[in-house]
Amino acid sequence: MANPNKETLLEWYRQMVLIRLFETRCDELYQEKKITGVYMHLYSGHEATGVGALAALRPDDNVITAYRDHGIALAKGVHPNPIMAEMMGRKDGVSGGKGGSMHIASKEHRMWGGYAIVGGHLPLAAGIAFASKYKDTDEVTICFIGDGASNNGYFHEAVNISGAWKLPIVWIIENNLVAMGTRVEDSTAQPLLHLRAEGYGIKDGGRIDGQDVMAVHDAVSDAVAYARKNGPVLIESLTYRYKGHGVSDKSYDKRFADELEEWKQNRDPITLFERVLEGKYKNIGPELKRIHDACAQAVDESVEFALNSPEPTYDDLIRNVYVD
Ligand SMILES: Cc1ncc(C[n+]2csc(CCOP(=O)(O)OP(=O)(O)O)c2C)c(N)n1
Repeated sequence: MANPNKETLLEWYRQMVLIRLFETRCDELYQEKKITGVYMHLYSGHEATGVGALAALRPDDNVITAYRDHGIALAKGVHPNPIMAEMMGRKDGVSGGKGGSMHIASKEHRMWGGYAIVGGHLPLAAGIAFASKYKDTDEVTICFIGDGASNNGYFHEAVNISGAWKLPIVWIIENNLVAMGTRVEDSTAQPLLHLRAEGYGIKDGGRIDGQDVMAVHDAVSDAVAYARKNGPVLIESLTYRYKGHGVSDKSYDKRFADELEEWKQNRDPITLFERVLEGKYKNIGPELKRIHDACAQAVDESVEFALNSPEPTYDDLIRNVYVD
């Protein structure tokens, strides 16, 4: 079991708080119509899974996820400024303002997106892991998967080939219990999703508490070490999302009100981690507050940066488009 030092634990805390504040601000900016579009999927509630998992990677390792991607990009070290600019469709955004919320990517950080098609990124993840193996590197890829996406055919194709070719990949199912509005037990014959590993002949990394950043880090560190040498691992991380599926989902808060309240009160990943830190280090409160304030300032700065960034020109918009 890893024994991270104080500096490392505070860095995880910083990342989790930054994600929460960034997402909360995005929600407000959407209401103010400064972020536009039909879609925006927030990561609030999942922070410990993203942060704990990515802390197990080296900078040259890869990550890919679906549309709930802002938090993953922040955890992989992408600066909040170009992420916020992308949210607002501005030229200085990570994708030049052409991708928006669902397409946050950074080649430099080996954060490969941000995909809108449910499960569509899984074959890409297998391809990235195949490239690492083919080029004889020892890089690992983490691929985050929704519980709903795990019922998609892409899941079968990609996880199967990863097993057959022993690709260096850790598949992490973020089981937040609901896909849009459909509960796992209503759509899935075997609701213990990690057990699927057996069917593909790959290592079962088990079901972990996705609200406990230390537990996530421990489990994913073991999985990454295994994947680097031997091949794929499948982990199921049990978590919960605080907001509707996306901004256009208006009924989630009401439909799942009791459950939502229960997770917020008793299973919030940031509050749980604060308790751990307070138990471990005497009088850590002021230090946590300083971190919180610095994150709030970083989010303010990202909004300022985005608002000051120009919109893409016509030439920008047609650049990188295949057909003139
Ligand atoms: C192939 C495809 N089918 C349907 C949709 C519409 N859709 C978007 S997200 C989603 C639910 C996915 O849920 P899950 O994988 O559990 O991820 P979560 O949103 O809970 O993070 C659906 C059905 C889509 N984008 N792509």
